[in-house]
Amino acid sequence: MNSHGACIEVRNYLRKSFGSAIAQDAFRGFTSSQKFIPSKYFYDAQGSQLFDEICCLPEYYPTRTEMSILRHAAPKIMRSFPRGDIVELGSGANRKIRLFLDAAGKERLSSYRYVPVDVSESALREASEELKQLYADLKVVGIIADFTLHMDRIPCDNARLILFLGSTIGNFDETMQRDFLRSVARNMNGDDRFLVGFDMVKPRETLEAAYNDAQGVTSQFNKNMLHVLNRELNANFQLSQFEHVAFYNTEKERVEMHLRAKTETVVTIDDLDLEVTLDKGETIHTENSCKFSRSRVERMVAEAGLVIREWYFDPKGWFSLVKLGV
Ligand code: SAH
Ligand code: AVI
Repeated sequence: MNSHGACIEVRNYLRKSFGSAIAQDAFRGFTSSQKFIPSKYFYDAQGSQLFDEICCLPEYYPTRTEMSILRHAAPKIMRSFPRGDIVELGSGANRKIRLFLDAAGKERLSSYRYVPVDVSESALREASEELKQLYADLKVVGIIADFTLHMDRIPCDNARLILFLGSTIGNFDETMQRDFLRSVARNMNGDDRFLVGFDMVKPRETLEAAYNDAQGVTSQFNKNMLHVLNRELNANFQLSQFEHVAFYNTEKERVEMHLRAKTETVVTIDDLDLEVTLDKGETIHTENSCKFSRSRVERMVAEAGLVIREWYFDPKGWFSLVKLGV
């Protein structure tokens, strides 16, 4: 129950599997020649909080740009979706859903059920509580799950508007992007709609500034990964031994984030029975953030069997939202 006495249903599909998933992923990542850890592990309570701060930074243009597009697009999107489930994949702080709910109008709220899906239990619970306080008539069913593994757990008994915003799709590699779009397409009925946010290719300076902010919040967000590994796997990473690195890889059209060892460093990961040596300057690759061109999006969605119904851009063409159907 929240403080207004309204019930929020939360279903947790991660409780049993999270520990073994991070152990397997970390073992694979730390025994590879380029060490890596999947970016989904950024989002513990602290990581989610730091991401929320990133969204308000002057250099981080994606959030405000996407929101400016949504302010124009949401009324039309909601008019063509009069009732059903609004499923949001990677819902985070639930900032953007408010634009859809406000566009629908108070009197229509009881026609919808909001289904936020996120790996971050704390973010999902806090954001759902907050939303319920603002929109008391809205039904909310929160799903704590990994959308790369648990798409079949997401309710599909009503018409659905599926939101995948913020260019979170860009945090997948190319194969995963295609496979993920295919898996959503396979799950969609004829009337379902899928709205995906894509961050577009733009000048390097703008991209690199967005991931190297002057206040160092992105650096804290990146280093928080080491806290997560220390806590979840009994590791002994020293945060002060690592520095944040983010750069645009022009050939691969993606911003890469890494953590670079300042000196040769030996780390023990007790739960994996693993000792990891990082040479001075060696990096752990923590995130890719792909940037898209129109042609790449068109090719990818067609390969997934999806059809573009609407395409929305901001005036500079920095970000786009694509409404897809099957
Ligand atoms: N959609 C919001 C938040 C983007 S941040 C926005 O546009 O601002 C990415 C969100 O996706 C985080 O809340 C993170 O916890 C969640 N996330 C990342 N990988 C995930 C996964 N594999 N399964 C479910 N949620 C995931
Ligand atoms: C969630 N995701 C789309 C963000 C991005 O821009 O790739 C995560 C992020 N990483 C650093 N800053 C923001």
